[in-house]
Amino acid sequence: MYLVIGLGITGQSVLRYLTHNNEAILAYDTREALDITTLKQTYPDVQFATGSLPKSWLAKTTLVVISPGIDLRQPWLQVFRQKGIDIIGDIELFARAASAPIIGITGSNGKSTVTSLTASLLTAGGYKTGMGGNIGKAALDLLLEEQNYDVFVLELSSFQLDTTYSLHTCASTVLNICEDHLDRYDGMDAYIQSKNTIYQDTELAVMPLDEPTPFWVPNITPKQYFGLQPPRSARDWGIEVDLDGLSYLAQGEKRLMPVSELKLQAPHQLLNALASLALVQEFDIDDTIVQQVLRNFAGLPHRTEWVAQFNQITWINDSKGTNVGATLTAVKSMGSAIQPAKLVLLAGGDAKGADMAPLAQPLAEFARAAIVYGRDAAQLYQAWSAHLPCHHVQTLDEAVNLAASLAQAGDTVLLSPACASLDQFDNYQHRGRHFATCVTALENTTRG
Ligand code: UMA
Ligand code: ADP
Repeated sequence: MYLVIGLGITGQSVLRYLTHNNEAILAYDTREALDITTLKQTYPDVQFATGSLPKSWLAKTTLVVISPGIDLRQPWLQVFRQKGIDIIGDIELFARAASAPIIGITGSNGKSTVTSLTASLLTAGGYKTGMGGNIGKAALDLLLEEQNYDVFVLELSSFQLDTTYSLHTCASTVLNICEDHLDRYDGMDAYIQSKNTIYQDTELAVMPLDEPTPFWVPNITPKQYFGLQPPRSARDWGIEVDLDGLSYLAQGEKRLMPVSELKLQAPHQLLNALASLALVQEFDIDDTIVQQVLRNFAGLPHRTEWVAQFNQITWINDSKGTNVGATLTAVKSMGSAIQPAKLVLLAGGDAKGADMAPLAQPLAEFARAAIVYGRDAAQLYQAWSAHLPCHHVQTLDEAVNLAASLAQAGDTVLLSPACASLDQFDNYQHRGRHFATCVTALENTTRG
């Protein structure tokens, strides 16, 4: 009998999938207050529990399918291991059943962007493409759709990789690594190791050239690198600069298109484009189609997204900047683009155990001030206040209002929290939408 642990997006997709396959199911969520009335009605044959796990279920369980939000180190999970009961995740179930090739994408930042760009390239090239995983659509739901997909593109978090053992991919990448989720791992090595498992069984390992390398799994062939410098070999992807100083996306000596034709041209955005190109290169897609997709790709919402401009101040929503690396990227790319004007950074929330110090110097260079809010605001304040003016408020609403009075003509107010949102919001989308609502209200007051 399957024991499904966690009843969020993942758990519910597991219920759909296992029910479809006529499996017997026990379903449990640690959250006492979770409302499962609708789930009970939808799945009358499934036994449900919340809060504490019924003791009698242990004897009935043969396989545990756990959600990524649950820390695998929790002591109550030990009892399953002691009894020899495997603990797997939804991606393991997916890997066992999927019959089309899978492209796997992980990394600390850029996963969703690369996942959706990769899927767009394949779709434009005529491949029926199923996109899912950490990006929001549970992978197992793709298997229940009517469509027969030619290829799957999966965004995979380290949490998902931790419970996946049989994943074979036609191409995989770890885009980059920075400190993240240290509240869930016993140090950086464990987090890096988790990401690395995506390379364990792949036909093509797509790797970043500029990342510190000691953690990469050795001896994977073929390897394919991407980076911002001219490609080192005929297979690698990079940026080639011609004698007139014009930059091109290139593989080896072959130039695909001028960088100036892309909508998104910041260095991290070029890296994301190059990684996507490397991931799809074994698929048959015309260069003209690839060029068209790249010309039109405008990025995803909540990633350095333009919100408003009034009183000569621009407001940018980077709510998906949920770790130090992402915010570092946003601060450097937005900050250098508006010089000599400055940023006012809004940051805060759940810091997930990360060290905020690496942001202090770039903020001193590019920001007029930082406004910190939310659960770990004091930690951010501590890390940054010696380097630039720093203001501690309680909520994002207060931060927006204060930013309006601190910003000067030409400045950009950037929400890039470097933290998870869950202390004050449902998720990063909720936080980003709330920011936009506050900014619009401010604009209306200013104009009215
Ligand atoms: N939770 C409990 N008890 C439970 C089950 C969950 O307390 O029994 C809590 C978790 O600790 C967490 C929250 O509930 O705070 C959600 O956890 P979940 O495992 O139920 O999450 P799902 O709703 O299934 O969504 C998950 C991913 N969420 C996480 O990994 C936390 C979603 O990624 C993903 O889109 C979805 O599966 C489909 O694959 C979101 C995310 O924040 C975007 N991912 C992290 C990130 O990108 O940094 C890894
Ligand atoms: P993820 O799914 O890994 O969180 P996203 O594509 O959603 O990645 O982007 C999240 C944030 O990370 C963006 O808001 C942007 O500021 C930053 N980012 C995007 N791509 C990169 C990259 N290649 N390197 C560093 N930071 C990036």
